[in-house]
Amino acid sequence: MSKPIIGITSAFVKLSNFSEGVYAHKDYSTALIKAGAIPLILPIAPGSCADQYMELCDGFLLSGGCDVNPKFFDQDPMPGCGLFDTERDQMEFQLVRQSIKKGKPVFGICRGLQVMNVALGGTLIQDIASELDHPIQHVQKVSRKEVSHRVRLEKDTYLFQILGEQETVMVNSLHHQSIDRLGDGLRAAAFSADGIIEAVDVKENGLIGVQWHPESMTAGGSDMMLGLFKYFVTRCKEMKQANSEV
Ligand SMILES: [Mn+2]
Repeated sequence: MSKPIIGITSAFVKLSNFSEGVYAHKDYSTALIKAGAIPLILPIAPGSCADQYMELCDGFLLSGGCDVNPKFFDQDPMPGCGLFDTERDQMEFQLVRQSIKKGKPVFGICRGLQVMNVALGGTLIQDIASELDHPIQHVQKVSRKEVSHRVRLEKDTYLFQILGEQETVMVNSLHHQSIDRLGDGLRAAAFSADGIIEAVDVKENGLIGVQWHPESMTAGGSDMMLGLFKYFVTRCKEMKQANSEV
């Protein structure tokens, strides 16, 4: 069977007045290639273009990036809320909701996990450091390939199995927002010591999301985190096969 095509969502970046472009950190494609998939970077384009992305791709990796516009979970921006991109939010919500309908897996990473949660009716903590009483450091100061805090895995989850049935694993952390109330059908699969939801996992519809950056740990040589991408790529193949038999 040919390799599955995974759409990676992207950001719009402006490098200078003469250089504006479509951006997704190289570690996402590196990790997907290592796991046996064909990565395809998708420019932000909600509506009919994103409908075609649905046809084109066997699964989607929602990448990290800016904050989610809090209007999408019925809140005003708090003082600690950062920049957001409403068009990107809309396109990624569309991809999450249509993927569930069409039986295509979605892997949310960092912002991608938050997007997945809001797309399914959940809410976010807009700024962990100012909204929690006793937060740990979730915006690490070391390089993104290095790990900085522990997460405790829920034992009855697929994530627990994928990561080698360890109760706690060390992860990197580059986020200041996180899930507050869980979206419909999502279940928490991992927590940090301050109670932040660090992962969700729903095998039935192929949704998996982590708050850390496994792509950069994979690029840094972590076989455990490469296992997450292999799991996702395998789900993409399985669900493609199942859809073709319908
Ligand atoms: Mn964290």
